[in-house]
Amino acid sequence: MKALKLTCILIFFISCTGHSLDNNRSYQIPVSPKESIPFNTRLKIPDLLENKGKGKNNAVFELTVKKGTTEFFNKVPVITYGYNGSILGPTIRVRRGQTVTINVKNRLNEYTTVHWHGMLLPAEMDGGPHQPIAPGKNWKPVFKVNQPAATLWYHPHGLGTTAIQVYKGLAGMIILDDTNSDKLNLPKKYGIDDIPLIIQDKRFTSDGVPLYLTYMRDIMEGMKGDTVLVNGIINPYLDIKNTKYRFRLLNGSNARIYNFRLSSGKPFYIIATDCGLLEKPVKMKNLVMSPGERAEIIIDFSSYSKGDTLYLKSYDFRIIQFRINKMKNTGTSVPSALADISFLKKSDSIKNRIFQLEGVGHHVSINRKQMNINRIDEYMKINKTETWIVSSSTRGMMGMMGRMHGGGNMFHNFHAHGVHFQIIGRNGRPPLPLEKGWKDTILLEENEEVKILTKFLYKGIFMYHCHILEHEDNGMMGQFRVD
Ligand SMILES: [Cu+2]
Repeated sequence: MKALKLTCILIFFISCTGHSLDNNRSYQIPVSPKESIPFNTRLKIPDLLENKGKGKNNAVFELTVKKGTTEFFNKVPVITYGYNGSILGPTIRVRRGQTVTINVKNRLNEYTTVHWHGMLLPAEMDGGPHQPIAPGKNWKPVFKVNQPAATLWYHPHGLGTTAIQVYKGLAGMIILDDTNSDKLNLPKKYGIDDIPLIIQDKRFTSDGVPLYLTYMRDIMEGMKGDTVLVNGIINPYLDIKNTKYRFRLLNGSNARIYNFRLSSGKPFYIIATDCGLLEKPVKMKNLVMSPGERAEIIIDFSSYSKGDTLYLKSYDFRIIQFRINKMKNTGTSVPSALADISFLKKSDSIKNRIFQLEGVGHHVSINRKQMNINRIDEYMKINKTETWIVSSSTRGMMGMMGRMHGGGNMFHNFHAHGVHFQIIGRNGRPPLPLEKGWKDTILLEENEEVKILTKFLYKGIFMYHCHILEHEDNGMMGQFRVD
């Protein structure tokens, strides 16, 4: 048994270190443990990372990237990566106006980077492919937070190694507060009624070992597992009171799109998207999120009774079980006004710029080019506003091949570093209420075209890319320089 476990660990490690497809591993029979594992593990809440800074305008954090072991199920220890622990990372909480210093130590035996996804900062602090941290070395980014309250995240962003390092466990949440979010009557007790949910998927063998890139489809569409994990836990539950809760949703998956809804069919309120609060809550019965996107939602449990259970679902997946076990119905209104958003003006736009996303598998491209770190693709001017026309096309051979390999919902998404943007149109229609907040990542379904306005606030070289991580690693990325 011991030998078998060791073999399994090695299989995971081998399958994770190569990018080549090996369809001959017939002994790696994937199973879906999702239905056989009961919802009896309590949701783990990532620790809040201790701020060692002096004075309220300084925040100093210690983050060590390291290897550890995690038991996903069947008590099989598996090698995983984590920040300050064996998998995922602590939540970093910062405030607008703070100067943030993060002492990052890479204690892996390989290069990594730490990218602050959604944070506006100078390019050399971004943690993209230009800031690699060698094994055993440290990196100390310092930046001032100057953007509205939001839910952001951090994850590796090495050239060609992002997907595998995220799949192995590297991801963590960032919560950004400001004076506006302080005063709103919203749930804000971290881990009590303000709950981080990092949602990811994996594929496992029957022995509980994660598999990576085992099918042609994984290469074409990106790695999608059949088992969803929340904060690293399969089928977790959360004890709650029948009042309102805030959930900070992060789609930290490599490639899976979720369509979240409640098993009761009741609506919830979306209060924030990627880069901050919406102007007002949007009442919805479902919410679609592509990889890299975040949202904050309020679920009002006041109409449920003690002993009721319900689930957050996505399609057929039950993701987390909510157990109502205490009565505390204290009136659960959601503020009707959340934030003032200063919208960019179309009349200030000095240029239309086109980003055309195409292809599947190894043939992915943006504007018919693949990532080259020695080439700058686009040049921008500081403090200027531009209109970007981002489109996703699956015309031609590659689209057809994608569909032949089980596609049919071929999609990409688009994320840019160093900027936030506002959607001004999708397929010729105006943005939906849900699309009106600041964004840094947008979903593009097949043959969609999204128009966005953006403004460059920081100088340097930044990335734009598809956030389906296997697409990104296969070259679906470009660089822009702001001068
Ligand atoms: Cu893509």
